[in-house]
Amino acid sequence: MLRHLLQVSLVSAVFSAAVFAADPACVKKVPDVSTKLPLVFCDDFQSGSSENWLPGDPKAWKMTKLGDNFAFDQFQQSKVKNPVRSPFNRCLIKDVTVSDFVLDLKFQSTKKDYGHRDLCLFFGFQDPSHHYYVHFGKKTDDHANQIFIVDEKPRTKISTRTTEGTNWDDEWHHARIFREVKSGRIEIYYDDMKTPVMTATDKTFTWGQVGIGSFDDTGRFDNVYLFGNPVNKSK
Ligand SMILES: [Ca+2]
Repeated sequence: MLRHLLQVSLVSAVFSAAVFAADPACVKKVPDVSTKLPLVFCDDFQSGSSENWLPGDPKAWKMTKLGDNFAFDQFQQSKVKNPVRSPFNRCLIKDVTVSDFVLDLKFQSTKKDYGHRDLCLFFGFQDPSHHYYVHFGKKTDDHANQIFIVDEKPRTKISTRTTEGTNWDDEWHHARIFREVKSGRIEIYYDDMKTPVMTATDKTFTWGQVGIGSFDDTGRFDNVYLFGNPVNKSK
């Protein structure tokens, strides 16, 4: 099935044609995320294919069918060597680089409950030594349930606000990231889309790829929607 559609939009006309990497089915059920940014990518995995994704270790990821629903499943640990201390399980959206963006998705932790039970979302990803991520951790400390920057040294907390922890259970949850490059604003939402659970302000990385995963746990992902300003960067 042809899953990459070409769409010329007014915003992206300067690039002649922006890649609108999307499953046609997911375009019909776009969530209202209150943004003027164009939809640049979506995937509900109902094709059963992960061809739009770039996992650090393909053996750690698979399609899982739950009833009639397909989800993308990071079911075991990735065997990767990170240059500095940072999450091990990472899977990026392929061929899409953005500056400002809103990412909206559903995720489910499949790890047995413990203090650092986590899932992570990645953004501003330029390479394994240069990116941001948000760690949704069960219990907050300086290395858990925070927004982090990875900038040629072990991850460093940049969140200026967080909660006591992410209340993981075995259910699906809703997450959203809001990123505005000019102001440096980063807002993280979890289930309640009105009040952010974590915030940060940082202007180090003004563009990058976006991704899903966990530090060292397991989880499933579905209904991924990325709205954003696409940028042409080759790394
Ligand atoms: Ca699905």
